[in-house]
Amino acid sequence: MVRRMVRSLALPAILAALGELTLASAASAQDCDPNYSGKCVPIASDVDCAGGNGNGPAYVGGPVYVVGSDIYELDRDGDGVACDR
Ligand SMILES: [Ca+2]
Ligand SMILES: [Ca+2]
Repeated sequence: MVRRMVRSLALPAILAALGELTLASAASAQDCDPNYSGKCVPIASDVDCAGGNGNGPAYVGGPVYVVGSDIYELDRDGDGVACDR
């Protein structure tokens, strides 16, 4: 009985913690460029693909999907998938 009560108290606490994590990531998602999906492409003066020859100042690891305008020219071959090579 006691053990069941502890479990029933702990689960909402865990769910609440998860909810806060989800809210936190949703809030930081506002800092992601809406032209891309799949990964959070930061909003910066320029973004380059991680591991590439780009000079930054921001980087993102692919693959990233272009859903708007490829403003950072991450999808050089224009197939809609950025940082795919
Ligand atoms: Ca650059
Ligand atoms: Ca591509």
